[in-house]
Amino acid sequence: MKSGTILLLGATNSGKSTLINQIVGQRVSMVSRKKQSTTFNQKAVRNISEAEFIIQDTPGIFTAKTKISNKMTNTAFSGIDEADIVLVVVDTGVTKNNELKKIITTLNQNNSHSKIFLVLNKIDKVNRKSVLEKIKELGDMNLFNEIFPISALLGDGVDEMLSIIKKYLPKRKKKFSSKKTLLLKKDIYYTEVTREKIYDRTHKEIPYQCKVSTDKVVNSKKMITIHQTIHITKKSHKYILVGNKGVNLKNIGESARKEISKFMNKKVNLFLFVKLISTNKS
Ligand SMILES: Nc1nc2c(ncn2[C@@H]2O[C@H](COP(=O)(O)OP(=O)(O)OP(=O)(O)O)[C@@H](O)[C@H]2O)c(=O)[nH]1
Ligand SMILES: [Mg+2]
Repeated sequence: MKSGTILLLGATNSGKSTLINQIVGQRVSMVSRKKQSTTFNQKAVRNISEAEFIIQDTPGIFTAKTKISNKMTNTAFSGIDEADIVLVVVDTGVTKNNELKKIITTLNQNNSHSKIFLVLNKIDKVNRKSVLEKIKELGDMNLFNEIFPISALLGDGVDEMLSIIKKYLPKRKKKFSSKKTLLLKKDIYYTEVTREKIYDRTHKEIPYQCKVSTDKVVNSKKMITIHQTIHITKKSHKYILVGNKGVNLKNIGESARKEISKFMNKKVNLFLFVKLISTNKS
């Protein structure tokens, strides 16, 4: 039996969460066109014949020095210690590589034991020539033991990548039950699904400034009832979030409910409350 932890590191929007979802075959991590969507290190498991892949998604690495970016970058890098393999995920179509430099410097300073591989993601968006150029450019760094051109979105190259990674996994006993995919408390998962739907349906600073909490979950044989609060800091945000005649909030709740229901394979009742947590009237 083989088992190992695989850490996904990369700039924001490079496709790490799309990749973890593609690998485990379920939507365990939220994906968004917007930046900074993943905020904590999320783990999921995939078993493939006698091998256990423990995948860890992380927040995107930022070079901008704001408090929140620093915190998220530190969270991402904190996963290095327990990783057997680090997959550095790069958007092949992006030429600016500041985040990649930061990742490489940090890996050079902090990594003593993990194997480091490069994932050239989103190859469906670029031509073959650009992929080959990128392989050459980044391969010349001599840092990566393997380079995988893939499309996390379409799944191209992902199985081939896993079969090569498998060779590098240490011989170890399994850590988790084969039935398990999501290594996360259910409440956090419910919160994340709703947060993703808010990201989909609001703009500018709103998705970043509202927080979701899962306050109560009642699990019966036939149904899961979930009570959540969306905490906001500005009254004006409430109008946008709730929308005309409550339509926006209704859509957010409806789509979160459907996704949770599909994942849990059970009927779900979801109650969303919006709470203003500041008197700021802007
Ligand atoms: N065309 C294409 N789009 C992709 C691919 N992988 C991811 N995307 C898109 O890129 C955007 C960002 O994807 P995420 O998976 O949220 O990126 P991330 O690296 O997790 O981002 P953060 O959590 O902010 O660090 C989404 O709109 C995805 O649909 C791919 O292989 N091809
Ligand atoms: Mg992400």
